[in-house]
Amino acid sequence: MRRRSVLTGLGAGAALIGARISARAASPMDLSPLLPEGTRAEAIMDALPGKQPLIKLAFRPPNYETPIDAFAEAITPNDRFFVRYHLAGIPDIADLEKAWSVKIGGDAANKPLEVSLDELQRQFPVVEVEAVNQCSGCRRGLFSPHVPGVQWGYGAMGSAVWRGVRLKDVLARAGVRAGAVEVAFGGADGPVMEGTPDFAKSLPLEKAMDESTIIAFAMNGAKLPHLNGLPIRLIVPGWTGTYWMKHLNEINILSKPFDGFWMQKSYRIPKGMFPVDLPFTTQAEEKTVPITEMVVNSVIGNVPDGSRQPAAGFTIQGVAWDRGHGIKQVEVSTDGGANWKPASLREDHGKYAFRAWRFETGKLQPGAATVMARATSNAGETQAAQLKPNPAGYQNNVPQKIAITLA
Ligand SMILES: Nc1nc2c(c(=O)[nH]1)N[C@H]1C(S)=C(S)[C@@H](COP(=O)(O)O)O[C@H]1N2
Ligand SMILES: [Mo]
Repeated sequence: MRRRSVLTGLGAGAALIGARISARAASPMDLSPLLPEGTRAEAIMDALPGKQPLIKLAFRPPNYETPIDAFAEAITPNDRFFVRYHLAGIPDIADLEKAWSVKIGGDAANKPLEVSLDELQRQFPVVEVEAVNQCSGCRRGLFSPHVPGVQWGYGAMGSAVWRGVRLKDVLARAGVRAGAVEVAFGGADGPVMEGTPDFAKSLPLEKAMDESTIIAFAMNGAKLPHLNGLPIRLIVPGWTGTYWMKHLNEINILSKPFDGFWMQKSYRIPKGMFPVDLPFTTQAEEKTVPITEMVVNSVIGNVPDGSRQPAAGFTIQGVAWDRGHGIKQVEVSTDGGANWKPASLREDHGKYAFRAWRFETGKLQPGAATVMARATSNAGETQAAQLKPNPAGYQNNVPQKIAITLA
């Protein structure tokens, strides 16, 4: 959309060449055995500038996932937070830190205006929300049969405390006309090749006006990392990461459904397959709807697949999350799903955040064992026992099966 003048930062790769010296092969324990062979063979641990080593799945555009051990705690550190881009033209830090502004317009805005970063931070009430950013395709690589797309394992997600201003307060300044149905968003990154559609997304007006939907300028008490949206990004709690526009510089209030490629041709799921509270009716078609709300899910963070654990007993730790009802219960099985026992839920960080949990196994039989976890939300939804196949490989919430040896 509104391109910055310099789009060579990561596109040219210059800043990254030095960083790649630190690359090492990902240990088999970082990679689920369910991933395609090719993905397992090629994935390496690689530190992008300002980041700890993450699992590199693609470099141009950068798609890097968080190693699973980060998910033993409720907050994902900024320097371990995953990175996902559709397009390789990413402005560099210097360019993003120049005077920034976001344009607010569209045919259903009363008075289009431009708000600078400084005005955003000073003229609107500042709020915080702790929320999970999960890519729609998180765990796509574990689909069987495999489906095309970035072969993400468990780590295309993270949870953070986001600080910013409410989108609805900013929209109010532009004046939302009666008849507005959607709000569309653009960021400063863009395609490097002619003909590639620019990345732009829209929300139904009701979600855009939600108290919890914010324009964030800080993450876990620090400014946004370069590759997580510097200087501002959209936070859409409960909804998958695709709507969380990074390097936000354009907002359009619309009287008609937004017709961009990334709404109408991609990020769609079979209608009725997954539960939603707020249907995206203006983008619904006969058979498909946009992916919106996440599904209830959990992950075990501290028990690597293939690891040895003490038969005398050990602690299993992980996180659980859902689409904004909050987590009611997490159960753990150490016998491949035959028996389940409740885990203890740790501190509640809010209904959109990771809910950390822990489970003491007690004494177990030596030998092979399979560890699993399963979360249930306050809406009564539980992780799927079987994968719900869909062409883009979204919403995989089948419980992990972690094979361990007890000794
Ligand atoms: N500007 C911009 N914003 C974007 C994207 C992008 O490609 N460009 N990708 C979206 C997708 S699909 C996801 S999953 C999240 C990933 O956020 P992260 O890179 O901060 O982890 O950003 C979203 N916002
Ligand atoms: Mo995504």
